[in-house]
Amino acid sequence: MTRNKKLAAWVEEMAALTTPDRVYWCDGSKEEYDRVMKIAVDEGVSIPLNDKTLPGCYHFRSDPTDVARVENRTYIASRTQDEAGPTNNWIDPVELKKIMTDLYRGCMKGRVMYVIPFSMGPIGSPISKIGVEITDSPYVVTNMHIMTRVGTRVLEILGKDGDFIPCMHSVGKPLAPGETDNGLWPCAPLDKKYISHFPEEHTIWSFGSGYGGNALLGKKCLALRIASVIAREEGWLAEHMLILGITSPQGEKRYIAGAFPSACGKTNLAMLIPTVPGWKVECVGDDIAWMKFGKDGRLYAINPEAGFFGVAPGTSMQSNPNAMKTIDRNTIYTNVGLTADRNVWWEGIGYGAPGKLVDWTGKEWEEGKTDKPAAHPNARFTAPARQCPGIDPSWEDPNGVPISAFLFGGRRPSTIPLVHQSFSWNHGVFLGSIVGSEVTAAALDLAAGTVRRDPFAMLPFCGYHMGDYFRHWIEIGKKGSAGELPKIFYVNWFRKTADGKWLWPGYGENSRVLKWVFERCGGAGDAVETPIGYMPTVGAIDREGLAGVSDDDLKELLAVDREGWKKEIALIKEHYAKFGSRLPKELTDELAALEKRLA
Ligand code: GTP
Ligand code: SPV
Ligand code: MN
Repeated sequence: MTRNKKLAAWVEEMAALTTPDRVYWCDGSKEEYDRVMKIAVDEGVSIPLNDKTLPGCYHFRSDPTDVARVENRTYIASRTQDEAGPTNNWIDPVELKKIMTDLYRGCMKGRVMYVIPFSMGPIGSPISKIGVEITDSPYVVTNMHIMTRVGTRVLEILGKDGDFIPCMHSVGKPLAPGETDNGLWPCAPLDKKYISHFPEEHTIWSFGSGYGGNALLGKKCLALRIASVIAREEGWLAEHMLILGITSPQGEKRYIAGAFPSACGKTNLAMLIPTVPGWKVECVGDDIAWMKFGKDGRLYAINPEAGFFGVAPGTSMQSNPNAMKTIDRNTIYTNVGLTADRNVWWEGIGYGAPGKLVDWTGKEWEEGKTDKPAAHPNARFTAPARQCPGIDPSWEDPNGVPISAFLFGGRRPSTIPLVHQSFSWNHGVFLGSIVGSEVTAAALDLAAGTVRRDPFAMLPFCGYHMGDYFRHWIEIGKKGSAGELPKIFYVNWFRKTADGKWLWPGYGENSRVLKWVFERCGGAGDAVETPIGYMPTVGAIDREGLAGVSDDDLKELLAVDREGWKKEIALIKEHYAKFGSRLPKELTDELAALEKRLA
């Protein structure tokens, strides 16, 4: 229970609307986690994994229609459609609340309403924010325990009059008397799902999905869509960025933040183990960064999350040993394959499937006997950040860590080189604004394989007009003192050869690019000025101990593909046209200057 009047009234109102069997206030304890998980196990929706090999781990299979974020059911319900902008779905907030109130009416019948007070960011940090999620899903409760800081201390800080962000959630599947989930993941059909944001009220309403960013409302809904709105009001940045610390052999340390679209390598880069001798990388966060200016004029970042909700397929001891060592205990696995001895398996785990499995749909599965994967491509693990062997000692510093560089990137098989650096802040904002990527499986409703523009990797996560968001980035550049602003780079680990092979090995080898970025931040690192930005000379990328990337490969990776860029410019113009008069003139100027340099 709470002394906070706004919170007490809201919980009472939502309980009256949704009519759960009872209301339960979460305290965030381990005992509570175990108890709520047992409910999911007893209902048959969760399976305890092998406690010798995966102690404290559980396995969930979601409904096949509820496996990723649903972007076409995600709404920014600002007062006017213009404020939501051309890249967001919009419904009039009054109308949307009416639709959803009807859906919420009685939707928790037969279920428990859990009230989850949580902090995004270390409890009490000046950059942190408090949210309260109401949910009828034990899966959400246990995942929120890992992904955020849940509990009674949050209520204490909230006190009588403190403010919080209300996050309303229901799976949208009431139970008849005596009915249980009986092994089936509860959710509503697609046309009843709504992931809604009311930016003026700083409020979130989600209905019908139990999965990931649709349901764990602290993550994309609060920490990005609502936080981006607050950040603009208050003059800071809420970004879809990993944060890492990199230390040179001389013991000098810098922090780098990077925005890549969903399933484009943030978790992998954040946990990277450098292949360049003597260098060290440590992880602050793998998905979201909140950044404010410090008194010294530098941008300081915190990771608002407390856990990793990471893509399982492709994660192996080879590609990401830090992740593998993070997820060997106290981890929730969703939509991965299950082995006969209650271990997990997925495509790209680094070894063959041990015998017959149960696939993510619950069917028997045998390697080589079917084209279908055992794990869903967006299968995920939920694991506590503190378990990561490479976690940065400052990852919970309430003041955040000072950022020296921003990276932007995406999956681009051609045109975009391995790395280039912007000439200036505004040129860097231009690079962020043109981020594009081949579509991945992280969103349900997009055709995988096509390139889509995903500016700042924020296309599905910006809570207001994207043109105004670009403007906000330009303004941040004016607020910071020039010498202290992060340097901006564009990277691309995903170049392919004509026959479809990776031109760059990626993963740990990306440390070779990070090393150059680190050097550039200190005024070193050999670079040439090209029409698209500063680029390393072939000799400036350390290839000691790197087999398989020849001089010619590296030349191709670092070439300026003038013809490709000219095509790119045509696409950027199309992309920019969407933003109309809200597109900052600074960006059209950057585009014109690029076009001129390429001519
Ligand atoms: P979200 O959690 O959706 O925001 O994704 P993310 O950006 O954290 O992506 P993640 O690190 O989970 O990587 C997604 C996929 O990209 C996985 O299948 C990885 O194996 C693959 N990947 C990551 N880094 C690299 C790389 O450097 N090269 C190549 N070729 N693939 C990579
Ligand atoms: C993403 O899609 O960028 C994710 C996964 O990090 S989810 O939390 O589902 O949004
Ligand atoms: Mn993400």
